[in-house]
Amino acid sequence: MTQTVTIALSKGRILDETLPLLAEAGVEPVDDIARSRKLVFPTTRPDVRLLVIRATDVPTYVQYGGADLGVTGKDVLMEHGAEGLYEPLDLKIACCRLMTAGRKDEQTPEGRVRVATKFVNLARQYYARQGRQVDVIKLYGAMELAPILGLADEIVDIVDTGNTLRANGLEPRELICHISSRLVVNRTAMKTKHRVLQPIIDDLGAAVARRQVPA
Ligand code: PRT
Ligand code: MG
Repeated sequence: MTQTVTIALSKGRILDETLPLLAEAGVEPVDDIARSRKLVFPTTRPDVRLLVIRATDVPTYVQYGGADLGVTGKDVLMEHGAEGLYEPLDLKIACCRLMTAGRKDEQTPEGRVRVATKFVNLARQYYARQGRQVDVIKLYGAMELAPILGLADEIVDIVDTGNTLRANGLEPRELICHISSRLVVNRTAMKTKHRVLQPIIDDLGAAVARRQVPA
């Protein structure tokens, strides 16, 4: 009996870097994902289909078995928690850093810090590890505005080039961790669909390894 495999992909910037890796693993969408409004895509393999959803929803779909495999940022995975998920592979794409940031040329205040972020769990954990008291304010985007408008002393956000911080009068402060995108697998599917999942995981791993070899 053929077992079907559902792979949940993050739309946005991770998608562009995921599709070439999947292609090397023999999985290519039949339609042009970027131009389509569909959410489920058949592939060149009749037993494999792709979902294209928000990065933050990927761990949830995979955890509850809506998808067998998923690709999303380590930031999203850490914020969500690892329950029900295996994380067998660092895809080494969409690399960036999770950092604290604040208004340029200003010190972090002594005592209680007000922190705006969409990563509320990670922010609480990080400031607790530093032994600092924190009030966390949840935002869903444009975190950079919060220190400028006096909503917060610091933000916890993703930084790549640092241009977004600079353009908004902010500067990076502390590195919380390095981030890249990861392959996650539903724990139950890893057992029940092992025969079909393991070759896909191995092929993706080989595709990642080939990229690490300098040309
Ligand atoms: O739309 P949604 O709210 O879901 O998320 P999004 O638009 O912030 O991100 P999306 O879907 O495009 O990609 C999300 C994932 O990409 C993150 O979870 C990270 O794992 C990864 N990633 C890699 C990044 C970046 N690089 C990145 N630079 N995610 C976001 N950014 C944003 C950052 O939030 C900030 O606004 O880019 C800005 C910083 O970039 P620099 O180059 O100006 O420093
Ligand atoms: Mg986006």
